[in-house]
Amino acid sequence: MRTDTGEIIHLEDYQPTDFVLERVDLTFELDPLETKVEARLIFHRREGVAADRPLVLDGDELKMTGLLLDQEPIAAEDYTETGETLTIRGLPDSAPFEITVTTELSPQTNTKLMGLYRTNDVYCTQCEAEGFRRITFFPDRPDVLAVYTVNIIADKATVPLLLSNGNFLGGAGMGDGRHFAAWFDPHPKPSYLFALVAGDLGVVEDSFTTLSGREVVLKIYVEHGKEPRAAYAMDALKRSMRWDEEVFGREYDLDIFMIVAVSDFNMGAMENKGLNVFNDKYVLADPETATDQDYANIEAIIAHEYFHNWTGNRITCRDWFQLCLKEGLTVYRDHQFSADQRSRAVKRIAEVRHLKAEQFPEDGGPLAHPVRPTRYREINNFYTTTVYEKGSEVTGMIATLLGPDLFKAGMDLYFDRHDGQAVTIEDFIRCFEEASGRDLTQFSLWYHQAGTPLVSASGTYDASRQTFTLQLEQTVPPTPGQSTKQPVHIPLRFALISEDGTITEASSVSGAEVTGDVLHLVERSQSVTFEGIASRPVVSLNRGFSAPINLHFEKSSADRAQIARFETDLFARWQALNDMALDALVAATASVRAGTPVVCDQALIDALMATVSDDALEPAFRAQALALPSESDIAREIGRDNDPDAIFAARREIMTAIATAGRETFAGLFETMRSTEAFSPDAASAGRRALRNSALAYLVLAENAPTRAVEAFSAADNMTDLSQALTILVHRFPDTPEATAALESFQTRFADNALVLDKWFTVQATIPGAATLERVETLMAHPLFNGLNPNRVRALVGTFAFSNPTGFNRADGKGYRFLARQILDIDPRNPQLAARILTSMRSWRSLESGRAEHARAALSEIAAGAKLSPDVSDIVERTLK
Ligand code: 0A1
Ligand code: ZN
Repeated sequence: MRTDTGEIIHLEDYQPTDFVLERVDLTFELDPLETKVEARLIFHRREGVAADRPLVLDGDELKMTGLLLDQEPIAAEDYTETGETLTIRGLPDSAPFEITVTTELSPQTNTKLMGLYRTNDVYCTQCEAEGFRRITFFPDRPDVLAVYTVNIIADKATVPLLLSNGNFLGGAGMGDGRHFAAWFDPHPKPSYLFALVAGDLGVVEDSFTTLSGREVVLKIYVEHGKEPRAAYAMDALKRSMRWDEEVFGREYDLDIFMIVAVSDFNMGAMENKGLNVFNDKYVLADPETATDQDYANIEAIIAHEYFHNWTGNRITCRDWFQLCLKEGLTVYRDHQFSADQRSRAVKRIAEVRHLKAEQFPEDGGPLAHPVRPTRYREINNFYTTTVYEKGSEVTGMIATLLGPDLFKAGMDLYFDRHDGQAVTIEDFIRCFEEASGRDLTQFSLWYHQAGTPLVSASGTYDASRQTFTLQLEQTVPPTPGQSTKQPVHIPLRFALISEDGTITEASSVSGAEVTGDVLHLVERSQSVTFEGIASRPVVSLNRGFSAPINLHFEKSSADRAQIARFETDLFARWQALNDMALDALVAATASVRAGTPVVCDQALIDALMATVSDDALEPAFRAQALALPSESDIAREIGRDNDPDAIFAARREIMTAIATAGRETFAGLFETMRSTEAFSPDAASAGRRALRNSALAYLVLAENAPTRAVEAFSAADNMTDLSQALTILVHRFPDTPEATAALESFQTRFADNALVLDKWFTVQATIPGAATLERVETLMAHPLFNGLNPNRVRALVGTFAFSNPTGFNRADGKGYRFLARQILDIDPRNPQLAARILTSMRSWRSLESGRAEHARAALSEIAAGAKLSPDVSDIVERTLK
């Protein structure tokens, strides 16, 4: 075990290493239980470092079997080894020297999936953030960049494929049944980007010619027999490569680019130089087994990892506090890519839904931290939606503030100036300041202050003066470790919509800088006056979600409907509908709790029906309009004393009211959106399926019978329709013979496809209601469930905790106690997975007191667990604080 459970790392303590690493030569002799690793590391002492300073290398659960200095054994008194560190004294003052460390590893029993491990008999590595130290003693930090040569030796018959980073140097048989391969990566890289994959895999090959005419070999490795399911990933890869050349001017830089899909992986994927390793969920797809969402995820993640080659690999992070430097920027880039490949507005709506569902609760709860944190105990716990998604939003705001041309100039400067370096957020920001001449000091607070800013807005129209005044206030709420906050620079895109629906331009504006449709809110309180406004306007504020804020702007339903009808920014139209729906849902929840009848705002129904019936709007957008705020969205809006059962009941009633009022329309859409052509995963076809399936969900509610869902399930010829029909049927009519039969047929049909069975586990784990806990417990004993595989655990336990508000938050607290048992069970074998699932408890304080008490008790039970990992103890302690 790593022993650093209590140690907090502080940004302000950053120091460069005493020794400079020049070269790394690694030799692996692979064996499931006794892999031998020889690491030859060439160092020299950094100029100015005192001659008596020792070399300190990082390790984690390592067994060292040899140690040499310039090929000579090192005397026992000259080094100290603890398993976590190796300290070597008496090293040369200025001349380069070579340290040779040999270690012995057991990949087969490495269940943490960090370092070198085995997945389905394939050897595979995961080194970000601190996995390389589980392979050998090493200066395992991102600012140590070196050139690597890697030799891999293994049994030829069982391990025919030997891969590592960079370009292939050569390989041959060794005459003893073994063979070797050598790889050389000419690009200096930090250890977290190292990768090795070895085993028996199938491959899909293609090639790509870069803008400058270089030919790059592309290979995607998957389990034998799954090659046809990698075609879409390959297509997405080629589109990503072209897009990065065209939009960011970035070309690929090796002779070969490889992707390997593995079935045991803690995260989505990993950007190792030239050898990306993917969770197979984000590679494999065909119409029979993948939903439209799966296709979209594959496209986005393939792009994300590929884009890291420039934002992350060529330019990397100085230390892990700078994680958003590569992650926020790369998410921004993959969002832009997906927006260009699909519908920009629909993509933006999905991003904002995700941000509000995942990042806002994090930012508003006990785990809140700045995009660029200044302290951590366990870095694995900082791969968060704040670092990724809020980090991307902050990058997007820089683009909004500067405009496209200056943003591009800043990016070009960043690539030019910092290529080959390990840098900080300050370096990044400086490039935009220099390119634009704009002072971004206040803007930088977005990186340093946690918490979602709240902007309160109100407007007054003066007919006699023809002026409109917008009063804006901003506050950033206190968060752990940050009790007071400064006002931030908030770029608010806006439009003033006049009575006839046109967008009004003011003759002049005072009280704020306005550039184009961007209003710059920089003070705590600002009064902005628009002159020359002929009639009372309706303000559409934060168009396109230009800033990741909570906005309180009281408006009548009629005003919201005006925006929903006339805005030219499609995102803002959706936002207006969603706000109307949220108002209605919050009011309905209050009615349920008060025991008074729920009444649904007719203006909401009218606005929704007008939108969904408007054939000029793309179907994917109309489907987004029909998807009401989730139960968690409603809970977040209410903020405190939440009763998940009341929220569920209220939402069901509002949906039923909409379903009943729109029954004819939904029946019509269910027919007209039917596809007559062969399946295609493109965005337009996916949009039609999305609209048809939401129509189905409402129809089933209106009809209050399972028949239509059963028919849709039988008729489905693709996984999107099949899984939607199954979900509607099972969630609405659980335990009916129809639901049971459908679940059974699904299981039989896909029994040999673990990724599809994950959907089967998830559908059941998310059935609303208290009874689901018993179902989940039964499913954990199912022969097809495997508690060692992270995808299975997330599909069943993870979705139950994260996505089943009524089931998980049972009033008797049994859901929380179940989670506590699971966390304590998973933690010893896979701490990262346990810690991540535990973050599902982050909003416990906003529950009503009975549930909150049960939640606290369950958290305390975890905290009291013997030998908790640093990952879990960090999360549980912060959650309880
Ligand atoms: N850098 C990867 C995410 C990642 C982080 C940690 C991991 O360790 C298990 C794996 C992957 C990305 O952003 O895609
Ligand atoms: Zn990433």
